[in-house]
Amino acid sequence: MSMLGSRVEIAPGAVHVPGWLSVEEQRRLVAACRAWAAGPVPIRHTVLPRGGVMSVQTVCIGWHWQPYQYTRTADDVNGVRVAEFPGWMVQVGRRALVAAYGGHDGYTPDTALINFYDGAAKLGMHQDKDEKSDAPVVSLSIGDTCTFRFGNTHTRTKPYTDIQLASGDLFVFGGASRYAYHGVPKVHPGTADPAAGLAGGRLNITMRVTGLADAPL
Ligand code: MD3
Ligand code: FE
Repeated sequence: MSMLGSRVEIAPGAVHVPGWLSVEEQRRLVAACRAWAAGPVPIRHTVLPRGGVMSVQTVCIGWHWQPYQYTRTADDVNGVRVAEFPGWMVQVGRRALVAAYGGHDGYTPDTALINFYDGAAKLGMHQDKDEKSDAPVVSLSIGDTCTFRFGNTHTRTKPYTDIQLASGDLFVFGGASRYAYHGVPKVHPGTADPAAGLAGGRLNITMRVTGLADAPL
């Protein structure tokens, strides 16, 4: 049984809102992400500092992320400045915080990581701590359902909770959950509704506040 629009607090500050995005909003986001995937910085598999290559493909807007820093230009891809973080996306982030927490408290995300998973891609357990702000992270899922693993703030191992994230789901991670370990052990191919605009695979958009400012001229 689905619980569209219900709010499930998985842990303090970690709120799952299944089916939050309408199919129309999902299509709009997929179209925007397709354009960002084409450029100015093309989507690619991030290369890790020790030479590993992520199975997930990523493109960033606002600020470019690579482990373990954010920069305005994608120096590990083509050196070009990333696309602006659009005002409409700030508004999506604020609506997400209202849905999860009941208010947005001036939330102003300035970057988003857009991750694309094919049927075999995974994301290992990690913490997101390259941001210099402890503001919440907003996650939007579109396409195939995945198993999302939400852990604890101390170890990358148990205890953790496995949750299914389906197309249209919102997840907000703030407060005591902001620095929890998390990952995506499995995508479930063929589970997407093609009406959302993705024929296959999974798209995840995470909005964040970097806490960074541009250097003065
Ligand atoms: C919990 N992405 O981009 S979204 C990531 O589905 C990332 O692509 C996953 O982890 C994905 O870093 C998971 C859910 C998520 C995102 C950020 C978090 C959970 C989080 C930050 C802190 C705690
Ligand atoms: Fe993460």
